Amino acid sequence: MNTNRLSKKITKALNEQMTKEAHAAQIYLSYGAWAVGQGYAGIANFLFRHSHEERNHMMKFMEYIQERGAKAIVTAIPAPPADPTSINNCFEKVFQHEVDNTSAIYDLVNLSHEERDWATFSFMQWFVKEQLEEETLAQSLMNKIKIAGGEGAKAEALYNLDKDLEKTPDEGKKAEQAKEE
Ligand code: OFO
Repeated sequence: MNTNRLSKKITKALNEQMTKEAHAAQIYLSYGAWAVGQGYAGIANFLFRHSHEERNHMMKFMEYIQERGAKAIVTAIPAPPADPTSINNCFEKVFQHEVDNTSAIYDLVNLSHEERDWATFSFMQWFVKEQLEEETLAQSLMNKIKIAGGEGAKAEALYNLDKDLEKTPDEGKKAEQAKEE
């Protein structure tokens, strides 16, 4: 008996998004490694924590695909982009990445709506909310670096920013908690 309740098209799109989330985890991981090399331990800590969160997103896709009786396909993850050239550039890259990921999430919402796959449509709402929070978080990074002086930020401002981000809670967690309620 066939227990698969996902269409081929949705399965492919969900699997691709699962890989995108794994890729996101690698991106944050690589930026974190770069930040360590630059001496910014606090910023690195923040990026590593976020990498972990992206990996959790990947797992959510995997679990959902399997719950619906389809096959989760683990593939190679594309290499992360080149290292940032500065903290300002790092945060710009993070912001752009999140905006791009939101578009990918919206494509999946549209597809599930088109196919009248309401289970997937409902599953994707968690990610719509999560992206809203992630974009807000990325925007707050942009604001912080802007206040610190942008590309021209002085060492002291960067030192304070590094200390600040060491303690900044990962605001994306809110969506995680909402799901658990
Ligand atoms: Fe998975 O939310 Fe960021 O990319």
